[in-house]
Amino acid sequence: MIKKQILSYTVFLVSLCLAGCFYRPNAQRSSLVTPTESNLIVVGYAQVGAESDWRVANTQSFKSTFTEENGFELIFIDAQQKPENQIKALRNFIQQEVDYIVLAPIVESGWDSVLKEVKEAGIPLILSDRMVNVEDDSLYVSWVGGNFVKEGEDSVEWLHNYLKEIGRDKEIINIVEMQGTLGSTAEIGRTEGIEKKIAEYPNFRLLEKQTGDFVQSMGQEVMEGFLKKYDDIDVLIAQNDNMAFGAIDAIEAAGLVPGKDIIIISIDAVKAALEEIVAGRINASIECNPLHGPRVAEIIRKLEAGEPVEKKIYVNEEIFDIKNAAERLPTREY
Ligand code: GZL
Repeated sequence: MIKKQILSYTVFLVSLCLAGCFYRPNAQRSSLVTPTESNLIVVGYAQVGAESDWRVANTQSFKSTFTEENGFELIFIDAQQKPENQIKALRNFIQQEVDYIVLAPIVESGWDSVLKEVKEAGIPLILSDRMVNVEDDSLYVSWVGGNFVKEGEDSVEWLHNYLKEIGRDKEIINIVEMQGTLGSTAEIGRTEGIEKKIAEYPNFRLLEKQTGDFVQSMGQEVMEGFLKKYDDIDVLIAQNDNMAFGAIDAIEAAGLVPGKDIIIISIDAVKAALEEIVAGRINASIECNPLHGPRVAEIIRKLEAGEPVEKKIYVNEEIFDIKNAAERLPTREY
């Protein structure tokens, strides 16, 4: 009896394929897509939240790439910076039998079991922006993001060169650091890069570091605390632009001039940060390119075609200060 069933099912599969149905081996899906149904590639995307200008631009990059005219159906979930919401979203994507899952993991830890469920469901997982800390890296196909350690290093290198230009490179320089979401790849990498480079300059003193969770209001609060505690802060290094924007409000409320009394270096280089650089309130911003949509779509195109994909794809990044911010503003995509 079983044999007859297998034979008739095989005949059914072959006839469907001959009738021009589309079966995507890479999606290892149980169901077939017939011409009457949508031929769209269904992508489930679990985004961090909407905590910063960078994140909004990152989301927009995906929504403008994963459109029906480009052959996709995007199921977008905003996890509101709660990892448990992302885990729930991934389990729902499995139930919905999506073709691919894209995850921007809020923090690196806690992913092993749900990513094993995704793999067992035969759904390829692509990581965008941040990394997961898992024993088995076959749980994800590829990762697209910024080089966070280098972004941290570049922020301190830029400071050293700037101090040389203004003749202050021999002074004792007191630095406060504002970290992003603790345990996120961006925070881990930037903290490592910043502190490794600070240690290379004997005249640099890191007074204190605190997290502002990549959020503007927290940036203002943390800077208010720093200003109450220290009366000799020379530099703020903020791990994203929005925390720097909040810090600027605190610095001005304390009667100080941001960009002059306190040198401000941030990371992301979103449009609003370039405007603050031109206004002289931020001295430099290290770019972290958020436009991951097209890169992730290219990974999916390769997987659909059965082509190999790289495990790690870094996005290109620059450094912006008073010398180049104004000229780049008119064409800035984010
Ligand atoms: C960096 C990204 C960070 C940005 C912040 O790739 O994870 O999260 O620097 C965002 O602006 O909130």
